[in-house]
Amino acid sequence: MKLKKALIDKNNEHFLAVHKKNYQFLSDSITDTEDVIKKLTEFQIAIPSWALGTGGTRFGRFGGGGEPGSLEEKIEDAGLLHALTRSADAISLHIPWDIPSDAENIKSLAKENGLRFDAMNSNTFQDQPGQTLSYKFGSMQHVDRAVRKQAVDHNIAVIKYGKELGSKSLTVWLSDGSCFPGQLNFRKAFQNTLESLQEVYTALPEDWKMFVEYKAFEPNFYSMTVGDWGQSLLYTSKLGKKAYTLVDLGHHLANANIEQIVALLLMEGKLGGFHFNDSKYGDDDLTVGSIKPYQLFLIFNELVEGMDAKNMNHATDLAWMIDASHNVKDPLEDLLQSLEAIKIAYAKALLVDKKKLVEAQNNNDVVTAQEIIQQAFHTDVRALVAEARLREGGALNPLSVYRNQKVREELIKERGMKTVATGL
Ligand code: LRH
Ligand code: MN
Repeated sequence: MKLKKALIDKNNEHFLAVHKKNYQFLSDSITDTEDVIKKLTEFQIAIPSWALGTGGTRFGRFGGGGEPGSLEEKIEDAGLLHALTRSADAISLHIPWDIPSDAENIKSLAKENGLRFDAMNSNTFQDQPGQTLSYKFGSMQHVDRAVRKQAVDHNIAVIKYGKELGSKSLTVWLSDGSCFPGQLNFRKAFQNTLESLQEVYTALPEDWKMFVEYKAFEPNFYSMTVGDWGQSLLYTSKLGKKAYTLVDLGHHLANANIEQIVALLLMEGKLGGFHFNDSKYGDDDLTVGSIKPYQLFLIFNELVEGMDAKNMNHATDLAWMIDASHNVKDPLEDLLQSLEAIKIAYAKALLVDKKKLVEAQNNNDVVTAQEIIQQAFHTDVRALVAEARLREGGALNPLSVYRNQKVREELIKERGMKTVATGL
């Protein structure tokens, strides 16, 4: 289903007058509006192919109908999100869930929808039909060399698919670990995993990046072999300059100070990018900014400060990706809300008065320092984010277009109630 520009423009007319007033009020109160708008416009977020259908848990899955039943339909749905928000010009594929049947055709369909291919994701956390060796006791950590080789070969195959599609990075998330004390020799598991990652790293094209994603627990519940940022940094430092650490916001132990982790990985030049989502307890994969919006803002505050300190390009030097799962919301509406929350956090971080903040920090003026960052956090920047969308031909209110145009109903007419998207 394609959403015609004229439809979006028509819907914008309802919101234009109020928007212009809000935007004027806001731009009068901030100094470099045009620079903020420019940065917001350039900031694009990749949509996870595996989150375009309804997710579920071991207790159940409640499909909503009209789900994308093929890679082509996933690209169309990601194209819809980009047409509405002008903020999601990329899709991140997961192999084997999204093996491109005809890479050239898939590439041109993506182009038609204004999309490029962000990081490719490998999968050695499930046994595929016909797979010779099981990953039950891990993949790259496995005591059996043959299982490790199978995992290495899979990752090299994923790179091949990525090269055909024009992707420039590989995300490796390993579910490897142990569920009971005594089950695993941590040192050997680390060394087997490093050796396996090194073989994949060697196969990585010169202009590619490898993202090593860490996770504190699940599906293993005693140890994870890439369990935290320190372990991931150990791997990426030993692997080489093309290897970076990927931060999935839901992969931390409770109350971890993720913004500090981000600041230090950035300082070390080893921060590769993000899997944005939100959580209250575990890897809940909830809508971005739905539970801890202040933490998301503090993370972007460290990102802007740290990237500027290294003259990095905000839009292109890190990988911005969503990784969420939708159990009770329409997947596309959930992703529209996540895209909005990310842009809002970024816009607020751009409004932090950095000069005054450094002054307060150098004077140990704790109260003023907090007042400065909370001034930015409490600023309603939605009109800025909407203005950036409007200038790029997007919707002032994407959710209202999605609902008014009955997109889900149309997709159900086209695809039926039963289609299930490959993914989690
Ligand atoms: C693991 C993870 C990883 C993906 C998977 C879909 O929890 O975050 O990034 O491969 O979700
Ligand atoms: Mn993830």
